[in-house]
Amino acid sequence: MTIDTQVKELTDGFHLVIDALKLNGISNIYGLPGIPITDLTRMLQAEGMRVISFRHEQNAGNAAAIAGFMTGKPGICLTVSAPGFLNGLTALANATTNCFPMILISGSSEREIVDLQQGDYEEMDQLAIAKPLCKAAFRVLNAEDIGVGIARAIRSAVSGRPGGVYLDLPAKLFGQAMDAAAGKASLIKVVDPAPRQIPAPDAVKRALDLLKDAKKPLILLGKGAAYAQADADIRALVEKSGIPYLPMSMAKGLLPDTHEQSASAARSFVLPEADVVLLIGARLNWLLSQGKGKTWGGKDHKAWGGQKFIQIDISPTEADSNVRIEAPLVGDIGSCVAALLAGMGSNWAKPPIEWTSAVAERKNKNVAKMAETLAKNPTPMNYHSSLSVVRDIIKANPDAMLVNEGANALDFTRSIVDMYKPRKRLDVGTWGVMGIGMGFAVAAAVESGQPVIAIEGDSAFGFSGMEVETICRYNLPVCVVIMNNNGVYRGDEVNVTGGSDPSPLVFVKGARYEKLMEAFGGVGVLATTPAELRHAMEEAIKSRRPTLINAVIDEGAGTESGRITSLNPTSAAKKK
Ligand code: OXT
Ligand code: ADP
Ligand code: MG
Repeated sequence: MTIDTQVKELTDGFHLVIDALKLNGISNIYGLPGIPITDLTRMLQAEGMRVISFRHEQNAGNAAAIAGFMTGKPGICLTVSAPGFLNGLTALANATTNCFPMILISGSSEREIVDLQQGDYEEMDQLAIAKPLCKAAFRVLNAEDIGVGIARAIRSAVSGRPGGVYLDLPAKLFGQAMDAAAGKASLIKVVDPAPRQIPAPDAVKRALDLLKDAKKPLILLGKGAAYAQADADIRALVEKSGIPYLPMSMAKGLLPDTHEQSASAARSFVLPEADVVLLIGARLNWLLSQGKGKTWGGKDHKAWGGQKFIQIDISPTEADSNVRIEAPLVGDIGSCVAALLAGMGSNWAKPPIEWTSAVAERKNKNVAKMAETLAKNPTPMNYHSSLSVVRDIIKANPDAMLVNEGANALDFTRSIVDMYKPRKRLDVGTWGVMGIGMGFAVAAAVESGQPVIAIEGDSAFGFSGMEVETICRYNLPVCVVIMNNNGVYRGDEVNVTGGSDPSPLVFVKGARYEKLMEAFGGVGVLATTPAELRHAMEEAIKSRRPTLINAVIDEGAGTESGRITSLNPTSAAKKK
């Protein structure tokens, strides 16, 4: 009788998850530990991955989502079951809405108990809940399927239209042991996770024919164009065509905002005037008034303005979602733009001079008007005088990342602060969601290694403010500037009833937000003048120390909802 004395080397679910992620080039994990993933966070770190541990899962999720936007690789968020999972879900839904690739990996309770609803610790059918809020959702029950599960999650997040993916890993999976060699063999390194999608030649020709005949063409660059990382070709297309272009918020900097063809400062002129509009990675959603109505020169709020649209998008169903798309160009932006460039040949005629000079005239007028406003130095500071400082700081530090949220704090920053490089401006995106601030700032610092400037409304900051501790703990070069006007939109509202409660829109007056940063060892500064703000920002950039500047501004300077007052039901009703 022979006894097999050879001891087989084993692996387990924990290590297979880690190995699968590493095999696919993932090196940063954003999350929050607890049952059943505490050991996983320790082991991830022990295996050389960077684990950034947050104070609330929503911020970890936002960090993962924006890491996905910045890098084109799925950002990973790791949460505990039920409540932790739910906290991460808003970020997952927001990522999907914005077409950011991320994977929310959540530990979950025992399937057998959850399915019989027997009251397990943090019991919840997480897969079912996640499904409608993301692009794809998977659960892995057996250790030998971890490789496939992670491969499917990665492909789903980044191929086609990017988005959020949910991966459910029940507690029992982590401890499952299997033969190490078989485990290794079960892992998959995803080949070509976001395959190029080449546009059809007849669709390219149709688009070029339309563009060629245009008298007043316009290019609209969206955050899809920024995400595509086809920067050189996009710039070549804009410059070769000579067509004025308008960047959507997160496409600012794809070409420098100071580019002579930028029509940002003539937005309300070019949209209604244009006859042919080339959309590159931008949806005709609310941010573009659904492609119709008065913004586009329509006679009422629903009427088509007469523009003909060419739309480049990776999603074939995006075309005609709001108005007719004459020339849909379906494919990845890199391939589509390259095909357009090739098709333009060497004799492409620039747009009529009447059009480009009319745009330039309107733009120069607005730029001059803006310069005049920015030069003023009122007391107290207002959005313009403080953001004029931020504008100078970004100009001097074009590699710095800019995170931005709020209402007035968002809208004024977008129009005042020029961006010079692609994917540097990160903001509230398609949902106009508050709470992205500190999560985005952490990931921006971790993924880029560059200084980060976060321009935050005081309300906006409150949604993720506790993460200043995370910023200090990881010693990240983040400078948070709170545009402190004591409230949501304004700080001067009163309770109309005369009662003792404050208005729902205001906060404690004169709040000392800078002390929050000091509490964790960072630098806190109270700035009441542009000179103080400038000095503090310059110091923050130079020292790379976590800094929070409480920029006190006129509490009456803002307007309801910033630039989107008209979307409030009372204003919208008046408009109709
Ligand atoms: O052409 P015209 O003349 O029109 O002028 C335009 C440009 O030509 C010109 N411009 C320039 N001039 C000169 N030089 C240059 N370089 C230049 N560039 C531009 O400037 C104007 C404006 O240009 P812009 O911005 O391009 O054009 P416009 O018309 O504004 O564009 C339209 C839009 C729709 C594309 C644009 O407005 C846009 O992108 N808007 C995004 C708006 C948005 O998403 N807002 C955030 C949501 S608001 C609200 O929802 C808030 N909440 C509720 C809430 C939310 N959101 N989330 C959650 C989870 N809970 C609750 C809350 C609680 S905001 C908020 C907090 C607010 O308070 P804070 O304290 O945080 O903030 P404060 O308001 O500061 O107090
Ligand atoms: P914005 O808010 O800046 O207008 P949107 O989020 O509305 O931008 O639109 C982005 C669009 O870009 C989406 O419709 C998405 O399908 C598309 N997109 C994202 N990545 C790519 C890509 N690599 N190639 C083609 N289209 C893309
Ligand atoms: Mg405010």
